[in-house]
Amino acid sequence: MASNLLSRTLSLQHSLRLSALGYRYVTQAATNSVEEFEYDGPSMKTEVPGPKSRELTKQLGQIQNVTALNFFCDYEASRGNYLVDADGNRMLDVYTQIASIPIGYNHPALLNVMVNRHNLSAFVNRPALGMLPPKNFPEKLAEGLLSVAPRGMSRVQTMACGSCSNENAYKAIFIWYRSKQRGHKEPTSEELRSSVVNQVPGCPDLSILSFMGGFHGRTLGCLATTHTKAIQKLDVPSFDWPIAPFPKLRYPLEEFVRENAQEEARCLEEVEDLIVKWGQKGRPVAGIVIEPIQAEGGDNHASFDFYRKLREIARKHGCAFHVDEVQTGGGATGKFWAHEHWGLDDPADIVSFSKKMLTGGYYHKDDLMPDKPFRIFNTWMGDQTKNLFLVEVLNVIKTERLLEQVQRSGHIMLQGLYELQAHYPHLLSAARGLGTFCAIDVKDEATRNSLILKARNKGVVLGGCGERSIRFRPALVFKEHHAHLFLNIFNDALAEFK
Ligand code: PSZ
Repeated sequence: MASNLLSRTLSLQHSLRLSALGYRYVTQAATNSVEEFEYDGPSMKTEVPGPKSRELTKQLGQIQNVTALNFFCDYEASRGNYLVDADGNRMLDVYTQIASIPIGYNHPALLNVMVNRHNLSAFVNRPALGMLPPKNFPEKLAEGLLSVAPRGMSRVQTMACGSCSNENAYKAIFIWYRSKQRGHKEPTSEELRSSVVNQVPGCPDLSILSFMGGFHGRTLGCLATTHTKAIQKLDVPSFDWPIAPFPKLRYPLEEFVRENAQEEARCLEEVEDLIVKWGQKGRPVAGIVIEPIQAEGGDNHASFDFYRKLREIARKHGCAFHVDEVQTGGGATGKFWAHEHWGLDDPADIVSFSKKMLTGGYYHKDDLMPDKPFRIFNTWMGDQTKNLFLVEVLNVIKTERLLEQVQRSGHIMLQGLYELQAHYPHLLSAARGLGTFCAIDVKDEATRNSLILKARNKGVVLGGCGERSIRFRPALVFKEHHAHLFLNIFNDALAEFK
C-alpha cells in the first residue's frame, strides 16, 4: 500500500515536470491497466455545439426555452467518464450533469439492473411510496440508503429531487420546532383552523437561517435560503429570513489559518446575533441550513472548526442543524459525506441528498419524525427504481474502493491546479478542493466562460460556479490518468490566452 502510494506520488511529480519551453504538461501515457469499458480519450469531430446539436436546439426552441442548453447528447454512445454528443464528439466529462453521475455513463452494473427481469415490475409500476410501497422497500432502503447513513441517523425519507428534499426537510424542522414549543401537546382547534388560511397561530412565524452564497434549490421555501444569483430569485416573493455572511477565506486554507479563523469568528458572531434578533422580532430561527462546501455559490470552503462551532451554536439556541449534502454527498470529497470530515461530536439533525445518490431525500434524527400521517407527503415520495440502482452504485464504490480512488485523483487534480496557477498567475488563482471536488478562480467572468468553451472544444466538459470560478465535478470513477488528461487539455486551453 505504502509503496503503491509512493510510486503514485513519484509519477505525479514526473507528470508535473514542465518542459522549459512553452510549458506543456509532460504526463505519462494514459495507461489503462484495468480492463476498461470506456474510451481511451476524447475525440472531437466538430466544434461544440456541432451542426446536429444546433439543429436540434432550433427544434426544441419551438417547444421550450433553450437558452441554458449546451448541446445534445448521445447517451447510448457515452461511457464511463466520456460523454458523447449528438455530433459524435467524445468529451471527458469533468462536470457530470452538475455533479450527479456517481460511477460514469452506462456502467455495466447499472445496465444489469435494467436487464434483470426480476426488476421489470419495479420499472413498469411506479408506486405512491408513502401509501403502497413494494414489499422489498424496507430491504432496499437498508441495503442502500441506510447502509451509508451518516453517524447518528437511522431514519431516511426519500424524495424526488434536491429541492424537494430540502423543502420537506424544512417542513420537518418547523413541525419539530412547533411540537417542542407546545410541549408535544395536540394542536388547538384555533391552530388547525388558522393554518388552512395561512394565518397565525396555525402557520407560525418561524425562519430558517441560511448563508450568503448558499444554494439550496429553487422551490419557494428553498429559494428563500438560496442566495447566489439574482436570475434565480427575481420576481419571486420570498420570506424575510435571516441571512448570515459565509466566511470569505484565503486559499490554500492551511497557509492562512490565522486570518481565516478571524473571518470565521466574525461570521459565527453574526450568526448568533441574527438568531437573537430574529427571536426578538417574533420570528425565531427553527433551523440553520448550510452546505459543507458552497457549490453553486463559487466553491467556497470553511474550516472544519467553523462547522463544529456552528453546530454548537445551533444546539445552544435550539435550532435544527441541517447539512445540505445534495452536491457534496456521495463520495466526491473523499469521504462518503463531506460533513464526515468535520469530526462533529453531535451529529447533524438533518442531512439532505440527491444528485449522486440518484434519489433525493434526507436522513434525520429520531425526533424529527413527523407525528401524524400526511404531514410530510407527496404522491411518489421518491422512486423505488433509484433505490435499486443505488444499491449497485454503493456496491461498486465499495468493491472498487472508489473513495480511495477519489482521494488519489483529487490529489493529482489539486496539485496540478496549484502548478497551473503558478504558471498562469494572471489567469488563475485560489485553487482549492477536497477529494476531486475542486475549483479554481479565473481572472474575470468573461475569461472564465471562454476558457470553459475552449476546453470543451478540446474535449473536456467543465462547469462554472460563483462569479468567476470553474468547478470540477468528475464521477467517482475518475482515475489518475483521467486527471492527467484533464490537466493537459486544460493547460492547452490556458496556453491560448495571452
Ligand atoms: O441552476 C440550478 O438550478 C442548479 S445548478 C446546481 C444545482 C442547481 N444544484 C442543486 C442543489 C444543490 O447544489 C444543493 C447544495 N442543494 C440543493 C440543490 C437543489 O437540487 P435540485 O436541483 O435537484 O432541486
